[in-house]
This record gives sequence, C-alpha cells and structure tokens, in this order.
Amino acid sequence: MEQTLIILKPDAVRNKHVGNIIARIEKEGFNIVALKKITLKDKDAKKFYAVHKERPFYKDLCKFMTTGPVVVAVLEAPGAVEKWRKLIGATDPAQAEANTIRKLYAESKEANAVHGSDSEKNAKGEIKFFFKAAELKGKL
Ligand code: 3AN
Repeated sequence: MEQTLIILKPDAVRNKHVGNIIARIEKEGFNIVALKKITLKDKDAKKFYAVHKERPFYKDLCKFMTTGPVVVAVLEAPGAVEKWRKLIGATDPAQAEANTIRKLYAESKEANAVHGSDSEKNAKGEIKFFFKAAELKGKL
C-alpha cells in the first residue's frame, strides 16, 4: 500500500468544502491514515514550499497558505500518489478535467483547494513534515 500527503488549503476550509472533499476521498476508496486541522506559520509554509522558492509565485503562495486553517491528511491506497493527483486535476482549475476536486472546488491557480505529493519520495518527506510516527499508527 502506498501513502500520500494531502492538504485541504485555506480556501477549501474557508468555503466549507472539507466535508465534501473528505466524502469524495472515502468514496474513491482511500483509507484515511491520519488527519488534522492546523494553521501554518510563515516559517512552516516557507519550508514546505522551499522547492518553489525561485518561482515568482513563492512569496504569495506562502502568504496564502497562512491565511487560515488547513486540513492535512495521510491517505493510503494502491498507487495513492498518482490516484490522488488524478483525482484533484490540473494546478489551474480552469484547465482541470470535469469532476476533479479542483474543477469542483478551487478558486484560482493559487487558491486551488488541495495539495498532493508529486512522488512517493516526496510523499514520505511531506508526511514526516506534518505527522509524528505515533500519529500514523492508528488502526484503519
Ligand atoms: P501542483 O500543486 O498542481 O503540484 P505545483 O507543484 O506546480 O502544482 O505548484 C505548487 C503550488 O503553487 C500549487 N498548488 C499552487 O497553489 C501554486 N501555484 C503553482 N503555479 C502557480 C501560479 N502560476 N500562480 C500562482 N500560484 C501557483
């Protein structure tokens, strides 16, 4: 079984899409291994998105991610990383396929409702970034 790290971003929480997105996650067959609502500090957002630090949108993205609480979760399924990426759709909701999470719930390229790890290796690092080992031990 593979795991991936997902974030329901401040726009999704603010717009009260959390329930619908979690319902979709379960309907699509993922197991929710761990889940919590937190508010990122500026330094957390900067560290999490450090891979994008040379990109023009880095500063605004980090600021946006601290504008309200987020929900972070670890999902498990066969091929979880790709399965989630496919389900959320393209970065820009205008380009996302019908019925993907971003098409349904995202506001813009920046406020695009959800994050998903882009590889198994990055998923492992991102899971560690948000969750202690003890938080990942709950029985499914
Ligand atoms: P994805 O989340 O689809 O993997 P990445 O990894 O290219 O997209 O970008 C990380 C995050 O940066 C995106 N989720 C989005 O919030 C933001 N982002 C990406 N491209 C832009 C852009 N052109 N303008 C504003 N924000 C962007």
